[in-house]
Amino acid sequence: LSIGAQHRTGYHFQPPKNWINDPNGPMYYNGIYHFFYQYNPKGSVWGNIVWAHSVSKDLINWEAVEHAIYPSKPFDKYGCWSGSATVVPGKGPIILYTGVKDEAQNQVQCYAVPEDPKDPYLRKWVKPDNLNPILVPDKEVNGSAFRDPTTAWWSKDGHWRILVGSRRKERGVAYLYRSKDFKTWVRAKHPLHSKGDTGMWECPDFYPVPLKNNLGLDSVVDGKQVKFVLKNSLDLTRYDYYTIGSYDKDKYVPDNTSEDGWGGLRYDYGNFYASKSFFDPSKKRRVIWGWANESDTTDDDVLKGWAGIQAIPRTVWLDPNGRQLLQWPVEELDSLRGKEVNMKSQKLEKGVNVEVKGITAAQADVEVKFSFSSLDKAEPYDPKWVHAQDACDHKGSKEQGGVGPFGLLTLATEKLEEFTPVFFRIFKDQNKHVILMCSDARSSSLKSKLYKPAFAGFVDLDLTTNKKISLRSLIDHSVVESFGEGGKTNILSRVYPQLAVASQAHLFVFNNGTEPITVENLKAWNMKSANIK
Ligand code: DQQ
Repeated sequence: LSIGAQHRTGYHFQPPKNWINDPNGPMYYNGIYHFFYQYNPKGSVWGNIVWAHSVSKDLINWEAVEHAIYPSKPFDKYGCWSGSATVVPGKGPIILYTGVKDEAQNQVQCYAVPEDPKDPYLRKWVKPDNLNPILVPDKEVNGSAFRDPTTAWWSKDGHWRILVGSRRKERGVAYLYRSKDFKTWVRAKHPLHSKGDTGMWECPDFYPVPLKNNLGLDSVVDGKQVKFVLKNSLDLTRYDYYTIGSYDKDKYVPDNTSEDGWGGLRYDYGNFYASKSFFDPSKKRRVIWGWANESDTTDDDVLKGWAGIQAIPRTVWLDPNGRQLLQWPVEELDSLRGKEVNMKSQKLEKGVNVEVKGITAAQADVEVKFSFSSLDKAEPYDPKWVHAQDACDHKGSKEQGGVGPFGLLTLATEKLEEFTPVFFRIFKDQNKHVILMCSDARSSSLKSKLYKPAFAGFVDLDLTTNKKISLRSLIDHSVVESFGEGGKTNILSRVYPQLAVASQAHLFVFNNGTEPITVENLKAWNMKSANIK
């Protein structure tokens, strides 16, 4: 197998060839999940963008159908960019997407509906000429930064509402529009929200989460028992940031525990962008999709003939602490678990690696719980490390610490010429502890010229009484997608090992801190390949 083939994923969504980017219009309709995505039918770099379309009964195994939306009209001649689907009760699905109408990339919002709503796969989509484009920028709106309409939500005042991402100079903006009939849209006087110096807000997403349970909610409901999530994809950093807040009278106000802007919360502290959520009525959950770009070079993508994958769809709900979201791979993923191996009560003294033997380490799912008995040896946190990634850059897995680094060495060669460590490292900062979670690609590949960042996030957890922390990693050839402490902090890395491929890949647990660590319980599964046709 060529290396390009060995880096293809076994269970993360990707088409057989070519470029893919943003997830678009995910929905559940008449027993079927629909997934659309930005796709270049002509090559493995971005361009010629259409909406490719796949259908599924379980969010894991997929069948491709024909492209749903592709340039065919003057208003979308230069590209059919991102957008969302809304299932209108009694009427069926409507897609709103961004049409690019000229070479200057002026953008308008367009409307498409299934040609035959009775076709279970909704194969053909039409763009009624009498309606399109359905929404054009007025003179106060920057027409080349006006895109990615959200799913619409219905309010008791008899209006549908949507957001469209934009910017006003360097201020990121989520414009709010309303409509009585889904056809004529009027811009609200004030944006739903905006923030200075954050640049273009791509792919906004806005939805309620219940305060008291982990169920999902359909679009936006009124009431006091919910919080709202506003997510924006910030073009300047290429990360998805969100805040948690309240929504009333066309205004969204982030909570004071929810930092707005660069220091804010992220769905994922790694490679995960342009995400989009949908409400799944069949399981009463909210699910998010996110795109994980390649981090090799464009030349590599051309050689491979493919670029881009989707992260595993994640169920999302509010952390009982109310300050952040939790995410977890959809439960259907467990159906791909094959042979299982276990490790129990395994003590890891300083500097010890123990191999998890007997699994296909290049395509696996691992859940592990670590414990330790004291925080006394935690190292001091250097206030110069503003972002978690600064701390991980300085204190990776190789430098011995106090409490940690401990965790997994994924996609590792037997002698550790290559490995992607996913680990925790605990620091003392004045009166509190700081828990760092890292997914460090620097040692992932002997190949140079790759982007190999030491991705990292902090874990909001109090370890003083309960000295336990958990980790789940989905390992899939060129993906390590990890969930810290039940989905509080998540990191997806794209890596391209040259030696740790196929049967040459190994998995270890490790501790490189002076405080002994115990693997309380580890379960690892061989993962079958998903059926992605
Ligand atoms: N990708 C789409 C845009 C969106 C961007 C174009 C985000 O609609 O703003 O492919 O990755």
